[in-house]
Amino acid sequence: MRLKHYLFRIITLIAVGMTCNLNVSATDYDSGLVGDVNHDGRLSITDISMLINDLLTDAHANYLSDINRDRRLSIADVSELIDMVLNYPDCNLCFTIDDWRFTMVRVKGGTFTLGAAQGQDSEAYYDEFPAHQVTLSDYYIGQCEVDQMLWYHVMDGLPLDNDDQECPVVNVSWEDCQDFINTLNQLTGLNFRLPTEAEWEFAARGGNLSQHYKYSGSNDFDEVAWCEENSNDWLHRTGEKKPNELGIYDMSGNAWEWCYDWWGMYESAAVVNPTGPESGSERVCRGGCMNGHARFCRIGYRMSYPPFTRRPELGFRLAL
Ligand SMILES: [Ca+2]
Ligand SMILES: [Ca+2]
Ligand SMILES: [Ca+2]
Repeated sequence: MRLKHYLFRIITLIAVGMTCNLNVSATDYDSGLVGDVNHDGRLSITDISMLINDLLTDAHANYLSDINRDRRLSIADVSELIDMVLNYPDCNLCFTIDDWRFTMVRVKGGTFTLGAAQGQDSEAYYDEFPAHQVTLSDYYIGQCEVDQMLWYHVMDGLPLDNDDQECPVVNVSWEDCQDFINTLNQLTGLNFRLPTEAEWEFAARGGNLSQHYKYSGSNDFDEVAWCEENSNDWLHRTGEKKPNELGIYDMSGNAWEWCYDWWGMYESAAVVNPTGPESGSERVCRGGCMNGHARFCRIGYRMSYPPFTRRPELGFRLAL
């Protein structure tokens, strides 16, 4: 019934063709979840109601309300927000930081075999054994690697040797990533973090939609991954290659990606939401990179570095 009520309001709005221009200066930009008009960290019917009210009264509106990013508040924003709310929590979440957007992809939890299992077993290295069963709860993971623009807007500057703003940020240590994440969490009030190694691999495999590819989204590295064989050793802008089964880009290739876990050998017991060994000397990295061989882009391949390491091909992606 409530939905009917909102639809009636929308039809009314269409009838009057109501649109407000958003005169938002650079300093008025908000940071947070797009569509979260009431700033409570989630999308709900209340946000739709407030958005309609803003539109009807020409009241305060901000960039979180401008769902389709055309700098106007209109019926199109209301319609898109209703779509998002009706699909919530199965939809992706779109965030804005100073008008720069990034998307977190919903990964429905499930049980899978991690390591030297289907699609990975024929070329697996010693540290991908034993394959073992992992069960994960629902989570979100970055649709793309964190790019330089996002780093710039959160941290008010870039690390050295980052010069193409839509390329993944690199030369960031695991510890630098924690600083970035802490700042991002202060801006948004949410709990972003690095993905665990198991979350990274489940997402790279395509989650519950997995086609058991060798690389993330294909058996042909050239379709999905920037690596030594096709990149001229350059980083590329995020999201240029084909996405995987979940719509996630560059999990194979482009920049290596820090994961949360300390590196350690796998154990054979089934585990639930594993977070890796309790201590160690190196943190896990996954996915291969633009100046490494395609074989390092295989989903199961594991790499690690001490957490203070900065390298020109090593970046990260967010989890939530
Ligand atoms: Ca809300
Ligand atoms: Ca709009
Ligand atoms: Ca990558």
